[in-house]
Amino acid sequence: MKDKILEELGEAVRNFDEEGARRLAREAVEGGVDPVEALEEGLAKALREVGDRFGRGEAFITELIAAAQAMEAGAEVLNREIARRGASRKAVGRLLIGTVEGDIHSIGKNIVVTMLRAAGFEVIDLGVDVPTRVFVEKVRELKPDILGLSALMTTTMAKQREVIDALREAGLRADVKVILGGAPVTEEWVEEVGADACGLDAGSAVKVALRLMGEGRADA
Ligand code: B12
Repeated sequence: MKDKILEELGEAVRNFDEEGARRLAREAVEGGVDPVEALEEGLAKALREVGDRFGRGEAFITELIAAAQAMEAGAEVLNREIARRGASRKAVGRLLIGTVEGDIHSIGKNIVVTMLRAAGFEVIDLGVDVPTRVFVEKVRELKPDILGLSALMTTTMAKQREVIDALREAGLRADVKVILGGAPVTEEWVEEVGADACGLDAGSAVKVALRLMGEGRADA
């Protein structure tokens, strides 16, 4: 049952079938499939496949957009279920997050937001295409424990470094832990730009955020 529904969720993304993705996501929830697994192994895996085909010149941008829309339709149902399950937890920390300037990819960030909220974090989501200046202003104003920076493109990764440098210049770097995320991010990149950690998927984002809360504030 589980494998079949994961396969069908993937098919819905590959076939740009928004209604199907929504219906199958509901069936997954009703059938007791873990909503995180349905997101990652069903919808997101298929979307990455479409993205890889696009990268090889085997799919059009219109197909990429249609596949992303199908993923989002299913993800809405699954995110709601993930949030419902985590609803009663008390806040373990405050986390500010956004996708860096020049980058409008939101799907992965939104999954991370949902999972962090379900794990008990108070999450403030600044959305996509967030200017460096805004990240700095919001860190000063809201004093989050952790700042999460999402970047999906090799070209926009540089903005993650820019935000960290700007925090340092503003004298705020020691007050906040910084975690990076997005497909091109690696441990080496974290090291190079002076971040505290990265999360390669939503599950590890939660683990890393909880670990950083346990460690207290950064002193970089
Ligand atoms: C969907 C998609 C789009 C959608 C985005 C819709 C939306 N609302 O987000 C649309 C169609 C709009 C789009 C547009 C573009 N895209 Co695009 N897109 C993708 C695609 C296929 C999937 C991304 C995705 O949603 N994955 C699914 C989610 C669940 O995974 P994820 O994003 O990796 O997120 C997970 C982790 O990274 C992590 N994570 C993410 N954020 C964070 C943050 C923190 C703090 C932490 C801890 C963890 C974390 O957890 C998430 C959950 O597991 C990727 C291909 C790929 N393989 O990634 C290309 C891809 C990223 N896009 C690409 C490109 C080139 C573009 C365009 C420039 C195309 C164009 N010619 O116009 C534009 C750019 C627009 C812009 N300025 O940003 C390239 C980037 C290449 C590069 N230079 O690196 C890719 C790699 C495709 C390719 N192979 O060429 N895209």
